[in-house]
Amino acid sequence: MQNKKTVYLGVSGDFIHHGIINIINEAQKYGTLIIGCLNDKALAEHKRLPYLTYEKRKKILENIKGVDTVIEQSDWDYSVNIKKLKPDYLIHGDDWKSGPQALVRENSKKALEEYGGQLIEIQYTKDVSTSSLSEDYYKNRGAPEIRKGMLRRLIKSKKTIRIIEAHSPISALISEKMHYISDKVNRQFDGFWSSSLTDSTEMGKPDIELLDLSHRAKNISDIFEVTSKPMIVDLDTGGLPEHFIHSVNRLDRLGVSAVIIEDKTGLKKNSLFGNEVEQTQADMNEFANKIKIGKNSQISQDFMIIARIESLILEKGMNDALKRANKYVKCGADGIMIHSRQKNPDEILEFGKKFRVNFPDVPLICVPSSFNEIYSDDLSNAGFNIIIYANQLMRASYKAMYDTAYSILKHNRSKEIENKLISIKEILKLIPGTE
Ligand code: SPV
Ligand code: MG
Repeated sequence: MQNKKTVYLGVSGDFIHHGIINIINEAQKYGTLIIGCLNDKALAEHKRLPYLTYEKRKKILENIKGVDTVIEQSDWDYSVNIKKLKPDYLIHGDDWKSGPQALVRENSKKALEEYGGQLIEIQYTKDVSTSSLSEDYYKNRGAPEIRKGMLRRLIKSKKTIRIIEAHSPISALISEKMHYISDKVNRQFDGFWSSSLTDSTEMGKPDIELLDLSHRAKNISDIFEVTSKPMIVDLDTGGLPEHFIHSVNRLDRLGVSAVIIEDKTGLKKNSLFGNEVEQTQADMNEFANKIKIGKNSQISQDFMIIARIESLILEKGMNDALKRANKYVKCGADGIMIHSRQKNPDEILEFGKKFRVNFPDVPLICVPSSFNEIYSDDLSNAGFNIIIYANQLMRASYKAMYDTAYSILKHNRSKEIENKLISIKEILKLIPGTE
């Protein structure tokens, strides 16, 4: 007689290892096995984005011996699917009793109790986990196509994405691995910003479109050698349309996910100067045409060209900013970045609100460098999809180097500054491959 009881198991399916096979083998003993494959949306707020897309992961799971059905799990919380399916059993490793998954466990138990389902917890296979495997895997994988597509996948699956400036491979490595984990949240950066300001500063040069593309691309390529997260590149004005085509091609081939170009013309200066220096905003139609030309020349479908509006920076007013946003989106821009140098976020929030009336789904980006009091959740609730922390790591490293150099001269030895420095032992451990 066939066993008609049903067992539910939720997995991401990104890395199949003996721990997953162990739990599948155990689950089969209780009945028909339904796997809930967690989609990008279910995972992205809590873990790094899976390497493989949902469709690929589902296909792999469907072909594992002992798996009867694979369905989509769109929530981190299992209880949503449990209430829908009412399986006789939910099976899970016992590692979720504490930490950020403890709440999911509680909700799942409550959902099971409602109709008399049972929770089976099996001993977690200790020598392996998807997260540890994926860290190892990602160390060596940054295939351009996969990395590039991650930004669109993240935009689709996460309410708001956190991007941080990386001016060097070491700054990118630190950010790639950084986590903040509490009982409630697991925060990490989703990708990198190649900033014209910090790339220029790193070279001791002004931020006036002085570094050529070869220099910027070499730096990006060096960062890509040691990381796996997606990259958005600040391409200043994009240059002449005829040159912009080549820049788009080059960065697209490298595996960059998006470029942002700003609607300025002539000698570009850093936006945070505003009208304190001479800067000219580009003609709206000419800039829109540059976007159109760029979109027509990209190689891959995933690559994004985002238009950055400088109307608020140059005090041209909210209506001008909105008019331009409308025009740029109509000409093919994949997203809008609105910039501001005010300490107060009011104008950014007003723009977000008004922009969303006409464009509920177009990605909206901001750079909260001067209005830094606002929490990312508030920007997120105001409709911003991408938040870029554009220069903090460069500013931090400059200050640390400055203080260290000063202290060595002042004290005529290095002992006084030693406790502010990373130890030599730690720095040796930091770089993969160092023995
Ligand atoms: C950059 O990081 O280079 C930017 C953002 O363009 S800002 O410096 O604020 O203009
Ligand atoms: Mg810049």
